[in-house]
Amino acid sequence: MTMKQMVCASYWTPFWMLILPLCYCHLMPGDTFRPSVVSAENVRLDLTTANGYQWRTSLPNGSLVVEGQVPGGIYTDLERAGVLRSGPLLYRFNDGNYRWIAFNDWNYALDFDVDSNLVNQPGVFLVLHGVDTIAEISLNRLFLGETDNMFVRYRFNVRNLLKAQGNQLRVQFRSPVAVSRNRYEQQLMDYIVPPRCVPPEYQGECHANFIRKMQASFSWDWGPAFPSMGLWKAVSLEAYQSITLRDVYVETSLNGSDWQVDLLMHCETADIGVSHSGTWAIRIFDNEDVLLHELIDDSLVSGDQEREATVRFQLRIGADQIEPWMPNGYGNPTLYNLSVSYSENEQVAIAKNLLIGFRTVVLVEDDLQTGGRTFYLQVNDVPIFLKGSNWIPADVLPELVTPEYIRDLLTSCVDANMNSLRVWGGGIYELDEFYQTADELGILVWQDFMFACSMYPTTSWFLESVSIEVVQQVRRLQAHPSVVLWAGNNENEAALRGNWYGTLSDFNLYRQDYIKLYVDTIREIVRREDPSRPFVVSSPSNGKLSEEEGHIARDPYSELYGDVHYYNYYSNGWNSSSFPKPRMSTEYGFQALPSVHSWATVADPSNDDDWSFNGALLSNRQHHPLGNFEMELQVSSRFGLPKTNLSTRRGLEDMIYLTQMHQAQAIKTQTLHYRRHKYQLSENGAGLTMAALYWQLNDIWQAPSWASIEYGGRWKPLHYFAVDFFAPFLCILTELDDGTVAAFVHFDRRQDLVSGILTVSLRSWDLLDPLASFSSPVNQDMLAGEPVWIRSLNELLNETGCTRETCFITSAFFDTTTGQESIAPPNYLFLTSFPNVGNLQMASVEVVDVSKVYVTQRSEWTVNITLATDNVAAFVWIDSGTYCGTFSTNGFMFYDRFKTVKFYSKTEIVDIGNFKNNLNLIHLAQIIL
Ligand code: BMA
Repeated sequence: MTMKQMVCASYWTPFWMLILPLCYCHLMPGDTFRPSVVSAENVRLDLTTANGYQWRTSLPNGSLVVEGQVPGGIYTDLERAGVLRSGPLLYRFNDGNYRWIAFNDWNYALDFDVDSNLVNQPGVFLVLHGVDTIAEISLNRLFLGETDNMFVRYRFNVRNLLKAQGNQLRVQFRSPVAVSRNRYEQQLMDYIVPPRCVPPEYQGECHANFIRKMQASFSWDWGPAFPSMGLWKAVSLEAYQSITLRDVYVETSLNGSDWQVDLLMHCETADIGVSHSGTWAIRIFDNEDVLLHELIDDSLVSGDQEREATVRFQLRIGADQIEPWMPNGYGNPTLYNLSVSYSENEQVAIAKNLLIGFRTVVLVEDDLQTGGRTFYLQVNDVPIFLKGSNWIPADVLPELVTPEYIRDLLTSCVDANMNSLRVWGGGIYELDEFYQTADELGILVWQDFMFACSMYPTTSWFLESVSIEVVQQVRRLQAHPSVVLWAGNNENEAALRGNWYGTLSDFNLYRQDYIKLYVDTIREIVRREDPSRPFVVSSPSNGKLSEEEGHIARDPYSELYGDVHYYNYYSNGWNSSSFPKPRMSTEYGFQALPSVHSWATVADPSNDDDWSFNGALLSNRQHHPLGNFEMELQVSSRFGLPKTNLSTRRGLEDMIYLTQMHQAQAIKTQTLHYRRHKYQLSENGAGLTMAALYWQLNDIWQAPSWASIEYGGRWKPLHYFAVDFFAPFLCILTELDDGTVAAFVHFDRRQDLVSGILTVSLRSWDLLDPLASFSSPVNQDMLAGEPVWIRSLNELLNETGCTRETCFITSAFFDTTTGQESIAPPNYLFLTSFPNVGNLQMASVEVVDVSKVYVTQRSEWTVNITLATDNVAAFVWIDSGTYCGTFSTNGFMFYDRFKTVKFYSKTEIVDIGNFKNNLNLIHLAQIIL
């Protein structure tokens, strides 16, 4: 099954369809409109495959010529053409088999005609919105220029070059692998810019840091090397009489009883140094009313030498008319339409429509008397605990990412009660649809610049390229309310301080380079282009303290300052005392294997070795050094290894189940630890944690990884666990250092706190009924961070005749206001690891009933599945086989006799009997007993 087939979302409406009626000047991707008459209205003509333009891709010597696709890339072009003999790109060992592709240069060519009116406009430009990466561009045999940055839009003046008939556009790509190696070798004459290469386990290419391209396309510890080449975004002709509008800067701030809206129109002009005068019309409206309509006459736009111009406006709108934009869980992510148009001689030349949100954002770093500083984001004056994950590119080949897939992944975040994502610095500045969907769903975006886990050159060509990249990307993304923070890089401050790449002997040299790139270049530009948001130089960092300590903090992992990334694959991930108590935790994780379903898309069904935990295919896909060993170690410590032979298919299936459950339980433990420490201040001043962003949300291919959602969109147990551990109101059970066991009710906001009865029960592994239960009232004036129930564990065990090895603790919450089980998910606490549990019994868990209902509001089928058990069953996993959808809960502890689980189907369920037969249930005792 391909990725597209696995995503069965059908409810998606493309964002641009919603705005199309207002957006009459700019053709959107996928449109097939070709202009016949060019008026004063600006024209953008996309020379894309979807518009019927036929590109050719070839090896420079002409020995291979295939159809090319734009937007697209060389790997998918070759695959589509059927010239890749070993099958699909991600099948088995094809990442290695197809390595030759990136070692070659490739040419893209288009022959085309255009309307003669377009050719005669005063301004005619060829705009390449995304070129991956090193290429020479020529039109009609005349060299236009070179491209060297995947994240830059290139614009060439073709006013006197473009003809109505017989145009020849040529894009000659050079191997990114060869270019990077040459640049690295060139640099070596001066000094080394490490790393020398990625670890051998990555099976990747070296020196991604020498090319402004998706760093992970050269491989990563969760991804293959597919260093693509191609036109990954649209190529267009833009023709206009005077000016065009590229980006709109939007800043909203509260000023007395008004929202002040600062707008900056980033324009491009047809000619150099000519001023144009026209009328701007600005409207802000919601579905019902126009809230603001301003006309600004005789506004002058003067292009500079670069043909760029800016026009600034300041508007005000009564705060009582506006509902502020708030992240998921804190209110509504309300968006308003902002429409901007520019006319000359009463003819509209430009019109642009954006969805904007009214919000302020501040990064609060206040001195604390107990030591250190706070570190949290405040949106519209409300401190926000960031709940979420880290986003990596949705595919190793950007052309395979669809808006539907982005929406599917982001909807899965909201379904799991997340409010934040960090766009990690080794991928790409995401597609517009990503930020539009985040705006709409209320997901806060922590946006890294694309620098990760490397030192970088600071030669003038490099810094110039980065400068253009940063200007363009900040302008493109700035108007999105979801974007709340810029970060200069991923882990490079920590790498320098920790000497990850052997830079210690020349520390000052590398520190100077670091400052040149992230502080003097990137930070300077961001401060100029977007003063509306906080900027941190690195993630993790100590925030202001990093700056005070010369940008490389003495301890970038300090619990008292900034954010931390924390990984420890050798400690007990189910024990809270293993974890730090930082101000923000922006990365932490454990690996797990992908599901059988994902694996089946890449493994040969008849090859036994492909289906072995010790097989060559799994080891080929494990890029994290010692990754499989660490998973095995964690599984054997927490569960015990399965009884099956790991080199058989059954053994692999058991390891899939165990690694996935281990991962889910470990990330749950760590996340609840961070959430609880929002309200805790330790003796050493640590705590007051305000973020839990686990590593990582999504996958780039089918492989062992940290992801909670597999390549294609399938939820691992971790993602089901996230629904509960990110619930806005829940009970946290934990053992404290003083030998007590405590229950906390935890809430994001006081409004989330529900009055009711919390029941904590002590249960034996071999009994369905609890041995003892304790009920405590919970009411509205409860103090945050205070335990609702606390007991000495030893006393509790003695009273009930339990031991750590025979019993576990559970919690349930009853909502007295509604008289129902509340939205707080049930919870549990283990007192030991499973190899020590002496009395776990084999349980018979069965489906006793299934019934389907059509839920009109969600336009989907829901199936109620009733389960019964005759014994305590741990980590019960329901697999829906070929049916695509999600469950209301999964991977749960089953200690009530009956339980109803809902299945939200993404496709119509015609035959409920067939659905039932497809269900497969597994629980722990079946594997370890
Ligand atoms: C962090 C990330 C990634 C990496 C992950 C897992 O360091 O920033 O670079 O994939 O850990 O190792």
